[in-house]
Amino acid sequence: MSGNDLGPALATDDDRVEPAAVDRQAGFDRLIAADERLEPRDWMPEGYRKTLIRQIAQHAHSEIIGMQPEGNWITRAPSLRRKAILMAKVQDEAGHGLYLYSAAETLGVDRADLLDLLHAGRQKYSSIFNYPTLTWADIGAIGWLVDGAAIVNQVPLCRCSYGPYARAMVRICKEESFHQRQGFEILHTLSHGTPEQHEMAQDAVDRWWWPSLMMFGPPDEASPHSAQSMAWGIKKHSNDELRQRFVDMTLPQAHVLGLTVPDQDLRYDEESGHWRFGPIDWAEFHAVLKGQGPCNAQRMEHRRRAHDEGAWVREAAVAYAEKQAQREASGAAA
Ligand code: FAQ
Repeated sequence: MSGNDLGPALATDDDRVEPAAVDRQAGFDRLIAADERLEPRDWMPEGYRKTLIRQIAQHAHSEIIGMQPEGNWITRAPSLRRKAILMAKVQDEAGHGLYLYSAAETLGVDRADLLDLLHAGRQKYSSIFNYPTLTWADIGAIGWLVDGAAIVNQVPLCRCSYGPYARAMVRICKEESFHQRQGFEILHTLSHGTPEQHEMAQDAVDRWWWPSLMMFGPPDEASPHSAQSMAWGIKKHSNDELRQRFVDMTLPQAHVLGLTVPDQDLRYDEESGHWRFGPIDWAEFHAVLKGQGPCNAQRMEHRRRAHDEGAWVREAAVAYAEKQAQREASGAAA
């Protein structure tokens, strides 16, 4: 597919003849219908481009804000081995943020602008990272439940219609699988340890269970973006489908852990083969989205401060890149 309608930030191909608008739309529709990938230089409707920027930016912001609740435990991890693993995991989240900002930049936006929007409260990040990590068991619960939910949500995104996002997700999902297992292993160790350790693991699961279900977004009938995103092949499944998939996958694992989830309505439906769960407190979800979660203010304050304190690193990187470019140019001229 040819053409470029993404503005001056992306290069144009002078050799190509801009097809008529109707042809461009038909070409785009054909690609989506054939479940093929769009690439940055392909023409795309403005709504598609904006939806991708919104989702990818929110996803990138979630990864970097998501470093905070776990980073909180690096100095207090119970052994050198646990500390090394946790540091590696938090570094992975930073890497995921970087792949995702890069994917967003292929759509003609600048990551500095996306960060400004986050800092101004004009772009979101996942609700889940507004809850506190009170004990070491929370690190296990984040790995098992939060990374577990992230995998269920993100594996289908590896097949999404936009190539750079799909490819970033392949690598991210591989790393998230490892994260999920390390969380499971922490909880397994605690759950089979002393009665106090078991209680700590259960308490963490009790606190993280419902917020993890909220990660999948509002119920389908209250999800304004789902229908269009699914028609465009960005989302492959609805929020409720993925939430159900997560519950079905996770409950047998809870059994192996020897832990329960805090839902009195939970029951296995033999006929459908699904676990049926109780009502989600959507008022809590909306309050968190409005900034009223237990840690929203703290997370944003920390993020803005880290950004300001890191200004010298960005300046140094730009100065270094400029110096390298100058050297290369003078080397080429010599
Ligand atoms: N939190 O119409 P929908 C991770 C917003 S990464 C906050 O259903 P959509 C890794 C939504 O943006 C976790 N806001 O929207 C990790 C929209 O607001 P807007 C992040 C939410 O986009 C692990 C409005 O509600 N993952 O965990 C949430 O079709 C451990 C209406 O919703 C991704 O971002 C929420 N939970 O579906 C890191 C995955 N849910 O923009 C560290 C990619 C909904 O109109 C440690 N994203 N909203 O103002 C997606 O799959 C989708 O964007 C959904 C939402 C499913 C999140």
